[in-house]
Amino acid sequence: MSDLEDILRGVVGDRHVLVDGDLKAQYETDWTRRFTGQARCVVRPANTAEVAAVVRACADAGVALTVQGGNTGLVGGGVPAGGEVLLSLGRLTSLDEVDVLEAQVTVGAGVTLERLQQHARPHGLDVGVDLAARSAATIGGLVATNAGGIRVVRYGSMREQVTGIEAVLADGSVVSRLVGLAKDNTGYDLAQLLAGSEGTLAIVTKVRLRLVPLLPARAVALVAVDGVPGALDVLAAARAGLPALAAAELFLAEGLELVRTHGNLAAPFTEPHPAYVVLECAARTDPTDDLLEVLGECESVRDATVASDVTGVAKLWAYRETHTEAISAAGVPVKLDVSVPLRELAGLVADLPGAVAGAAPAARPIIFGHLGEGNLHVNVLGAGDQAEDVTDAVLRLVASRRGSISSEHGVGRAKARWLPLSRSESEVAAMRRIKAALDPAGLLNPGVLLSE
Ligand code: 2HG
Ligand code: ZN
Repeated sequence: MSDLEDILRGVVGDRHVLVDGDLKAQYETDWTRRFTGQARCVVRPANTAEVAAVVRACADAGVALTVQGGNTGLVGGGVPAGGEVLLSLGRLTSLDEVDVLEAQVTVGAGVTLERLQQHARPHGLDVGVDLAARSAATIGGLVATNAGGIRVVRYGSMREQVTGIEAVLADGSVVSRLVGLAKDNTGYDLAQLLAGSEGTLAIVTKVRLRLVPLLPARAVALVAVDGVPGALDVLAAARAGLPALAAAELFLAEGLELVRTHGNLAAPFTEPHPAYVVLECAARTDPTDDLLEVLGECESVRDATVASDVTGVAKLWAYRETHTEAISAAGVPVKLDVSVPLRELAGLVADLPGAVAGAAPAARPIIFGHLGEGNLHVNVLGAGDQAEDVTDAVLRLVASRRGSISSEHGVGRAKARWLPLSRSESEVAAMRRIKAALDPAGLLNPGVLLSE
């Protein structure tokens, strides 16, 4: 055992190979506390060359690796199954100057999303992806999982932001294409292949990202509706009438109760309503009037409150963005992240409580998510020993409505068993052939995405 650790110490320095149980612990359990596994050791390289040397050493020793960014993942994709070397990319924090002409920037995998936002904004540019875990989630992890978040309705997911990538392959070789050409048709797009591959094909060490204009004027509306059909009416009206639309999110009455109790938040309206939509418009000049006009014309709006000052905007967003932490404070949930075509969304929400109760009568589903993409976060509290049954019931329901069993969080370890519900036999076989070609010994994130 010590031979490999000695080699790794030689690569990254003694301080960055952790073998002590207490020191390893924070890397071995995921954010949800549901997924945990012991790493043989934790290694913290500082740059691409060190990552490559670590991978070569592990490949020579035949020891598998688990790759971890900010450890904010929700599907157990970044924690070991047991016995792997855990490669933490948190020290890869290089941050190149913002290229204002190309509107691009090159960053190390370990840079947090929030740090990158702070880096880009003084140049009048911004990152196209934003999400609640911004202070800890890292760019490498966001790319590796093709993270989504609250701006997908406007700018797409993480893969849409990627113009180049540097990565270490399973044999320790490095592929690097960071020039960020706006047009480049020279064969297979490796950057796009690696985006969303969940660390199973290569280890992303650097990324070149497209930036978007910084839109300082924001208007946010919290809209009360009678249910999901009403929420979809609001979405359709916003899509057609608001070119500045930057977010369209959904939560339900139960979720509001939970976040209000957890965060001691005031009721947004005098009356409770079955469902709520958060709409955000972002522009160079104040988009409030347009937002009010569209809401005024939409018959499904039962009540609405609008803010455009920083404090008011943050207050309205808190009802949506604190769902995850409020749920986590209430217990360890079963986290499901699904999407269906928008026409199926109301039916799915109507059927979900029955499906959950059928699998675990005492369980309580909290449903919220990204309305624009038909992406629901189904968090189930109190499932106890029935976590697998609940997962099975919900994911089958989603598949029956032509949906995806993982909309934005990835498959990880949590959903690997259910991948065939969303992808055909021939698709999974093709994925396995790609995996076998790039990682023939199965060293990178074994058990993640493709079950063993
Ligand atoms: C969000 O949209 C995140 O807030 C987390 O994707 C979702 O906690 C969840 O299930
Ligand atoms: Zn989400």
